Amino acid sequence: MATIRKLLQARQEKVVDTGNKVTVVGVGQVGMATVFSLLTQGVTNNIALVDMNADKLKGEMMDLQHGSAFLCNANIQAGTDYAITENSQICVIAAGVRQQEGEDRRNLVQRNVEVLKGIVPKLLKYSPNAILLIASNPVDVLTYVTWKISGLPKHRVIGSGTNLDSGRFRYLLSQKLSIAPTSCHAYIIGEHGDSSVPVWSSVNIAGVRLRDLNEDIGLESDDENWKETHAQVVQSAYEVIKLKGYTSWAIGLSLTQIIKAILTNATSVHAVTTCVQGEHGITDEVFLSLPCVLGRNGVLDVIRQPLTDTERQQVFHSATLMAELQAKIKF
Ligand code: 6V0
Repeated sequence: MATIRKLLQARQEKVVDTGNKVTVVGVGQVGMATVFSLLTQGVTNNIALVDMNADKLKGEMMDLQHGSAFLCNANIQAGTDYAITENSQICVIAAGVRQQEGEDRRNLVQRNVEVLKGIVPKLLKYSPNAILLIASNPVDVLTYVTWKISGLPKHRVIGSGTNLDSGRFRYLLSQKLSIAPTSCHAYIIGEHGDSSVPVWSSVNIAGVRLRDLNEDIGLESDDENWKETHAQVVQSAYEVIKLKGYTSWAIGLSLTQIIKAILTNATSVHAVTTCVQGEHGITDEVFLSLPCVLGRNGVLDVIRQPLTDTERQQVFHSATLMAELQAKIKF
């Protein structure tokens, strides 16, 4: 166009692929909360969105593109054709059915297995080197299913796991202690959800273990009733779903933290779903959360936390439940 030719003296081709492309499949509440925090935190400016609902997809894409003036050179594509996801570094799967009020996450399993069977091969066709990050529930079992369907090495298939539960735990501890959540060092491991395990034995502030101050902390015998904090974490999603119909912001921020750790090769530690066979005496090939070192290749290491006998038994119980659920899956 003549006006553009008069304005611009072209010197170089513009870079299109900035090397940090993230695909999000499922532009529902979880997918869009993730995309919004990725863009506003500047974790990536290169996003592809896929969903089977073409109108919603186009609406979300346009709404985000109209915000481009407030972002940093955002490149947002959307389509029902997976070709737009080509060359993604990370593919987030947040598609499928979600819990209704009072519904257990595990109840969603077979319906979301069918969804994954349609999604995973298409993602890998266009991004064979990507890391797959699963958010759809029940997230631990679906991470196992994604690993099975994909044929990828275990370190490249990660579930959002108990990073969110750990965040909720830290928030509730921060409220009790009047200390920032980022300074409350605490992990929840095991299953994302009902059988999750709070590692009370290692909860600490600046290296001061709360268990050294109260040897019963988190146990039935604790007269300060700290175990209620974990009960609140387990109830969190049910409560939010009852109040607003779904959960979105906290899981979006949690996924963003995981994606940032991978893209920046941060080697930071996060409780995410990975294969836990061989850890804490678990012999089944099950996927659950343990603290993992995350970097550009996905899960780089699993941290070997010393657990008390009670904590180990609880993780073992989670693993048994997962093995039973996995055995019932029809591929
Ligand atoms: P939502 O708002 O109903 O969005 C789901 C989206 O998936 C919709 O836009 C659908 O059109 C799309 N979809 C469904 N099937 C397909 C398919 N085959 N291909 C492409 N797109 C498809 O659900 P919401 O965003 O609330 O939840 C998504 C999933 O995340 C559910 O399984 C939730 O249970 C799960 N969550 C996981 C959390 C975690 O901590 N891991 C937290 C909250 C929700």
